[in-house]
Amino acid sequence: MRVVRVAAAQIGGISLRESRAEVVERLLALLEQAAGAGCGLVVFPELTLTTFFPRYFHEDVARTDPFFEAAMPGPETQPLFDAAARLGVGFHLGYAERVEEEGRVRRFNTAILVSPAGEIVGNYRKVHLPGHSEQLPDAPFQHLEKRYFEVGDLGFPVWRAFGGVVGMCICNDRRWPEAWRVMGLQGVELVALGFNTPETNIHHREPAHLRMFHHRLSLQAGAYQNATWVVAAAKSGDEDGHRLIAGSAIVSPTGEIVAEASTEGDELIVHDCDLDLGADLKRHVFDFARHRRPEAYTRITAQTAATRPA
Ligand code: CDT
Repeated sequence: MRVVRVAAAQIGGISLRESRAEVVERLLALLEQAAGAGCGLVVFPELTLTTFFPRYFHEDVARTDPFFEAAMPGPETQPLFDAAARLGVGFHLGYAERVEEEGRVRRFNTAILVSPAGEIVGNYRKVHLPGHSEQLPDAPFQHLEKRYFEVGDLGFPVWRAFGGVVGMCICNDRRWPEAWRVMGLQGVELVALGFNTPETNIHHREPAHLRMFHHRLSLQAGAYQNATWVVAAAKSGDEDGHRLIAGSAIVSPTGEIVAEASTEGDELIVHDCDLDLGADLKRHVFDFARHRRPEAYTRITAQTAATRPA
């Protein structure tokens, strides 16, 4: 058995008025709580440090700069890294990343994996950006990830960390089996992911209960089909009158939900994850070497849109 005690740290809504320092205080409280419970890893949500700002339209993208981190750690996030090292607890954190690369400003929806020594061991930039890039005047709110972020350029790497093989993805990525499989093909044993899922779908009518159903379905399928643990943390509840689903969850390699948040606010859920639990599945039903047939899957990387027969 290779057991790592893991927490998903759900964060209740963050209002536009809340400062970084106030948010970091909330995160530190959960990190302390997790350390007290003996956890080795804490998973925080997507875009943890601010409200879900892609719901607000700005003609000039630079107006969103206050929501971005220009450095990680920066002056306001350094206390998280200091606490991790002091407590011996690693963490996964989603945030808006603003970097100068290739001689220009680039913006990504990013997550990092930080070791119990307080050092960054992995970076991931969200690949599947949902929403739209232009203002939708009739929508109840916006979802402008395609306007404010570039598509992540790092693929879906995994890292040797926490005694196993750890991967990351972010929110909408969980709906795409390709993301899971790319990590599965690197032997992933635990996937950390954060999400901000609005309760209302602005694109077409969808009953509220389906939002939670599709969230769980995606986590459970991704976990089982790749024999991996999944630790998913929500930013949830009310944000300035806009609602996000909760449902932070830990899913075992069998696809079963073993822990789930019961509130919409700041809440820690904890589970002892045995990283060997997926080994039988990886040796038999999902022995990729014996059973996968990539020659039959060429369409997966050859095309995006579906093409129907004539
Ligand atoms: N943040 C994020 O990626 N949210 C999306 C909303 C998409 S609406 C189907 C999500 O997949 O939850």
